[in-house]
Amino acid sequence: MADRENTKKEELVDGIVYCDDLAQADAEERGVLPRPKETVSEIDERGAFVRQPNRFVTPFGDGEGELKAESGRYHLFWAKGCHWSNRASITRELLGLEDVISISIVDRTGKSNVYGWGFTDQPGRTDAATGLKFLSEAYRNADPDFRGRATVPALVDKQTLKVVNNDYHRLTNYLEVNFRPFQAPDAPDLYPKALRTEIDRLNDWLFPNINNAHYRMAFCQSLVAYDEAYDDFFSAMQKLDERLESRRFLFGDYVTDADIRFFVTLTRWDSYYYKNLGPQKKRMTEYKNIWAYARDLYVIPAFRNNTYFKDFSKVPATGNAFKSYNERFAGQIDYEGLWSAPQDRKNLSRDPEEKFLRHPAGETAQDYAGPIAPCRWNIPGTQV
Ligand SMILES: N[C@@H](CCC(=O)N[C@@H](CS)C(=O)NCC(=O)O)C(=O)O
Repeated sequence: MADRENTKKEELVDGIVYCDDLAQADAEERGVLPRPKETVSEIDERGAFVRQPNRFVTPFGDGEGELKAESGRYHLFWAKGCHWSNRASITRELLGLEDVISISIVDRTGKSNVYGWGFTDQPGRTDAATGLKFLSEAYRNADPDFRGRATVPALVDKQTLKVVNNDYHRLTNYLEVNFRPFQAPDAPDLYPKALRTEIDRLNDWLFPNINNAHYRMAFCQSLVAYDEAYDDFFSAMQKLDERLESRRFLFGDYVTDADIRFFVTLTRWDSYYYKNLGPQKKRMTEYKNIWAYARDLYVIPAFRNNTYFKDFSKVPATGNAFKSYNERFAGQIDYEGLWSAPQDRKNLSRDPEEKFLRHPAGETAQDYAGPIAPCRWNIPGTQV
């Protein structure tokens, strides 16, 4: 029975059928190839995860060859579980760009997501807004030779159905600056000119130490690389908790672009990421300032509306993309060494060389005998 369960090619979740055979038929229809596995193609010789570069990084601007900010021209693809793209969906709503940039939320394809992002939860497994069945079609439209993973966020030109930008490092900045003419009249300033250098500096530090630290831990194939990412993350969390002791947000009184980047990782840490990461030093909620700060952001509608706790927290521990910590590392962990490392507990004892009480010499079994009372938990009615 267990074997039959494992080899089933479909799964029913909330009334949606995730079927590998259907995904394969769709892929054949659209000429789409399986997605490359990051745990194979994005691992360096030390076993560390080294992320593929963003393929489409043409900036927005008025210069030659730059992308023109326009209302109604672009479509944003994002995924509920993906914090890189969640940044863009939160920023879009904070700035009141809902009528300027349309969106679709991508879904996995089939049970095993062999073909990457698609639209299984939409009728006919086809995106109503664009007619795509796979996000990779828009990547291929833009670059027929692209062989990497088709990732979100992806900003697509609706006229050509080509991805024009998937640069999550800068996408929110373009929405903040280049799309300024299209923002709501009361849109907040998330990227104040006077602070841009400092915001960029902090964002560039958040990337490896906070945002990508999860992926560094989740995809790496060696304990050395895992431990590096782990140390980076928890030391950064400590620093950020201290920073937030005296500041309401990362740059003081007002929410900036940097807060959005930190928030999207925080929402996923205790609820989702920990499942693939093994034992953690501390839960996010144990950082007093960070935890209160995260909630302060969460109650802002654009943050709350774009945060799908239920969806990402129910992704199975060993989901389609991730392998659990134990699966990756059990063979590399020196349990024997760990558990045999010296400790100095014997200094606490008045009999330091002896761990057991010995029976006095000459004691007989008879001497030792005596009544043994029933265990209280065996008494009917006391079971817990
Ligand atoms: N744009 C970046 C990062 C964005 C990214 O990794 N997005 C993930 C979700 S968090 C994704 O879309 N993955 C799709 C896939 O691997 O098939 C990249 O190309 O590596």
